[in-house]
Amino acid sequence: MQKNILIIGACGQIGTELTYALRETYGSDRVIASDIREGNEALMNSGPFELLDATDYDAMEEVIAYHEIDEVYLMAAMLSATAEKFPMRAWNLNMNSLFNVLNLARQKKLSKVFWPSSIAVFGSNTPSVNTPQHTIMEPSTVYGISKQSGERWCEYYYNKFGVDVRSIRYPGLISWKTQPGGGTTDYAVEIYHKALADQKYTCFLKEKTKLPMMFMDDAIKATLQIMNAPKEQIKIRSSYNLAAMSFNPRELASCIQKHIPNFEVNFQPDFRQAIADTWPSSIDDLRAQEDWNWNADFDLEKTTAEMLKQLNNKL
Ligand code: AKB
Repeated sequence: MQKNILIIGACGQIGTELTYALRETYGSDRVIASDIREGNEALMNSGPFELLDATDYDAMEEVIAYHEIDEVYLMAAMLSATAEKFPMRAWNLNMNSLFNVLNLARQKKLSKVFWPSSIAVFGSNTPSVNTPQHTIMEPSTVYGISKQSGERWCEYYYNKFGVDVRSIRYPGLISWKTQPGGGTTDYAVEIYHKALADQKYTCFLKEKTKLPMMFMDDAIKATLQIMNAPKEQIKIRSSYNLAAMSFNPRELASCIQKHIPNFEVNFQPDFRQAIADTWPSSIDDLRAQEDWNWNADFDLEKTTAEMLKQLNNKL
């Protein structure tokens, strides 16, 4: 069956690559990209685009009606580091955009919704090694609180109104097409750019801060996989744990040094260290493996080789 898809927040780190991937599968004209501002030239030239503020219910309803949208991927959000600076703006964007989409889905204006959660839903009382799917969740960041609340609302809308909403707790994401913005795991992208441009990098996290991470190709694969899985296979309607690899900044730098031997890294932790300190170091994603056959393709070595190759080509 042909379907029309809307991506909200299409110009961000995940949104850009998701737009390309969905356009490749369903055809450019059936995948509408939208964001509060225009994206890069390649994205803008790849298919239809709408300027859309995700907190504006009426505007969202209009775009959905005009393009006869069946599915929405809601990728607009304020990430952890920026959200600490603008708590109310983060809460407003992260929650109201979700309510807009869930309410439109409840009124049968959408058949399926994807909404991203994050490892930020966990807190310092959560077991930090192999964090289980169901465990203590006491997030202490604005972003984490918004993601945990969002998860509860997704499950509520599924149970009460039958809204087919699907979600993943993304780890830190590493990509070369689009830079991340405002996250605590952003160092793991910046470091590659700096290694190639200056052969040195000052990291804003401590060298031993181990966090769960994932290459963007795996994140896109997981997103398409959960959205394409038969409804009865999606047994968790809050959000699924998802994992690929875990490393600390020192291990990442050492891996880059195998390709760029004179690369130097030093460490000057800033306010983002306190955020990272509350997040798990590794994630147990058994339920995603069992329910919809998840498995990751990229480890640290493979990610590093691919990042350096692609960024080099870009330069
Ligand atoms: C962030 O660092 O805020 C994000 C995330 C882990 O959700 N990359």
